[in-house]
Formats: sequence, C-alpha cells, structure tokens
Amino acid sequence: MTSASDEPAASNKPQLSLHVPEPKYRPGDQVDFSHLSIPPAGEQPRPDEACEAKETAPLCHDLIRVLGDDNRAHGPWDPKLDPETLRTMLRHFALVRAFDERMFRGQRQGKTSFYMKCTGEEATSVSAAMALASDDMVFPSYRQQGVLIARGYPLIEMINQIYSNKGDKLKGRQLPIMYSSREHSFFSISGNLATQTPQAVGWAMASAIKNDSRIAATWVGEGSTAEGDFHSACTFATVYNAPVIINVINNQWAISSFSGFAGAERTTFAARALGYGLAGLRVDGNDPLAVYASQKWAADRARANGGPTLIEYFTYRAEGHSTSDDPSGYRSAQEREEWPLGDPVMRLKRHLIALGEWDEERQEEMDREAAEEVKRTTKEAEKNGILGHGLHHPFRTMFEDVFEELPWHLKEQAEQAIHERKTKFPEGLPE
Ligand SMILES: Cc1ncc(C[n+]2csc(CCOP(=O)(O)OP(=O)(O)O)c2C)c(N)n1
Ligand SMILES: [Mg+2]
Repeated sequence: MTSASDEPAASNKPQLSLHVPEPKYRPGDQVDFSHLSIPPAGEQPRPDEACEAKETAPLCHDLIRVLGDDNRAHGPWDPKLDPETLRTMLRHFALVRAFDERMFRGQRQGKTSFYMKCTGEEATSVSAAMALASDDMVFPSYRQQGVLIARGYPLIEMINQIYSNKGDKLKGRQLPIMYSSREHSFFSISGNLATQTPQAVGWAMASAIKNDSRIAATWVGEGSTAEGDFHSACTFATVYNAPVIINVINNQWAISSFSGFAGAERTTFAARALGYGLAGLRVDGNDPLAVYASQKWAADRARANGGPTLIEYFTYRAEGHSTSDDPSGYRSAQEREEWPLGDPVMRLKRHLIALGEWDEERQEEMDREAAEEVKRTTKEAEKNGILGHGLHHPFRTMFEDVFEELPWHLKEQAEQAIHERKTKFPEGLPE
C-alpha cells in the first residue's frame, strides 16, 4: 500500500508554486510609495454621463484628481462648487473628526464596547453623500458615519446607539455604530461584510420597477470585494441596468490583511467594472472635489437610466481598523506619514484658503465648535445611560418586534430567561 506524501513525485515537468501575497512594508520597515502612479490633477478626461460603459475603461486604470499641489481645482472634473458648499463640506469633516475622537475616547473610558474611526477617509462618505439627493437610498458599510452626518442625522441618535442605552432606537440589538435610519434613507448597517451590495442593487431594481426616481448607492471596503456577494451585486447591476452606484473604498487594509488578498496586486478595484460591463472610475479618495464630481457623474448617469457605475476611491486607513485593533503589530507606522495623497480635510481647507474664502482662525473656531457640539451632545446622551450602567432597554424587549404575536415557544423562553435572571441577580437589575 502506498501512503500519501508531501514530497513531489520525481518528474521533469515544471513544479508548480503558489503565490501568497505579502505586503510591501511591515513594522519597522522604511516606506517608499514612489512605485504608485499619481497623475497630475486635472489631466483625466471626463466622458459624458450618457457614454457607453466601455468608454470609461481607461479611467479604471487612471486616477481622477481635481485638487492639485497648488491647492487649486483643475480640469474637466472640477465640480465648480460655490464657497458656501465647500465650507459646509469642511464643517461636516470637522464634525466627523470631532465625533470620531470623542467616541474613540469613550470606548477607552469604558462607555461603549466598540468604535470605528474613518480618519483620512472622510471625503469618501461626506463628499459622496453631498453629491446625492437626500432621499437616494444608501447602503453603507460601517465606516460611513460621514454620510449620516452630511444628511443631518442627529448626533444624539448616533451616540445613543453607540451606548446601546435606553434612548437607542435600535434597542441595543445592533453592534455599536451599526446605525439605521429609514427617515434618512440610510439602510441598517450589517456586520456581515458585502451583504449591503446585492441589497443596494435589489433596491435600485425595485425603484426602477416601480418607476420611481430615486437611485441607490452602496459602499464596500476593498477587502470585502473578495466576498461572493459583491460579484453577484455587479452581475445583477449590469444585467438589469440598475440605477445604482457601487463605491469601493480602497483604504488598502482589511483589518490586518493588506489589499493584495483581495486582488490588488493584479489590477485595480475599478477595473473589476470592465469584466461586468459596468462603467468604472478610479478616483483619488482623499480629494474631496474629485469624490464629489465622480459621485455626481454616476448619480446623474443612473438617474437618466444610463446604468450603474463602480467607483474605486483610492485612500488610506490612517488609524486602526477599530478600537479592537492595533495596527503597529502588522504595518509600518511610516505608511501614514509617507502616504502621498495627503489628508482630505487639510486639502479642502487649503483649497478654500487659496480661494481667499477661509483662514486658519476660522478653521480653529470651526474645530472648537465641532468639538464643543460633540461634547455637549455626548453629555446629553450619557443621561440615557452608558455601557454597564443598566440604563438599556428592558431585558424582555429582546423577544419583541419580530412576530406580530409572540409565539408560544418564545413566550416560554422569555419567561424562563426572566426567571433565570431574577435568580442570578436577586438584588435586582432593571427588568
Ligand atoms: C462575511 C464576513 N467576513 C469577515 C468578517 C470580519 N471582518 C470584519 S471587518 C473586516 C475587514 C474588512 O475590510 P475592508 O472590506 O477592506 O473594509 P475596511 O475595514 O477597510 O473599511 C473583516 C475581515 C465579517 N464581519 N464578515
Ligand atoms: Mg479596507
């Protein structure tokens, strides 16, 4: 009897070998991003929104940029926004950053179990959301708090959700930061990566079937594009010409896995569009004007029945994946410093200053006001409870809201659970 062996059989045939991607830099490594091709701002052509999808093919390997090193807007993608709109965008950025700082600190203080920052990626949510209509349906991932803030969702609702307290509209049933708001056309965030992509396409198809005028937009991380759901979404989108925008946020990391594991070594994420026959754009995700212009292009195209667009926003996750992560264990700290596309907040600020529409004093004042607003609202939300203070929704409510009439077996389970809880905590806990 022969036994299986790891040794290859002797043969003259070439031996196969497997390629396992490895990131360029690990902790302590010198970082050099000079291999990245960063074209000058303003040099990318802007096809008509009604063009055939294949006309966008060159843009899938390019990088659409508007803001140049001179802090001025250049080229055909310049959305020509008025200074008031640019200041509004900057204000949303300030609020998102202040919010992230405070919530991160809140987690470290034990007020919540979990938080995720979007530092460096603010434009991919705020600027994109501003290019959509406020009732377009959005299907975000967990790093798009900027969409809610740009849509004017009350900060207190966000904090109540993060604290899972008695003011939490989702009754503590979702992981902190997995918001949901029907009124703000913001679909419930799911922790199951990429599930939002076919849902967005399905919603867009339904909108078209009903002859409605609203389109859908979804956001998905580059790592999550390795999920089958993403590919089903692209197929359905192209087959039915669904009025949807599929935004891939390429921040180059998926927790501790680098983008190579989702295919980044072979081609761009925007180029995924080509195989499906989708329109595709690759955009400097840290350039707020390029983000706005590309999202608007895709929205106008979808609204006019021109079809779906896949947009890759090339950006960098400046901080850890979440409060549960420590990136110093797997990537070089120098990456953030060397990252050549800069910081979206700084770039927009400098642009407004170059236009003579802003100055450092006003920026400081705005940052201070944003921090104050977040602090005030946090204190307000804390009255509804924080983690471990027991001011959450009554225990029994976890059995409610699923069935119109609670079935007998769940009634039994609920009674048993409440009984066991009373035995375990005889001194009494809130319901
Ligand atoms: C289906 C599924 N697989 C794995 C996970 C665990 N997980 C949560 S976030 C994450 C990384 C996702 O990275 P990416 O899509 O690039 O988004 P980013 O965090 O960079 O914004 C992983 C693997 C999950 N939540 N769901
Ligand atoms: Mg990522």
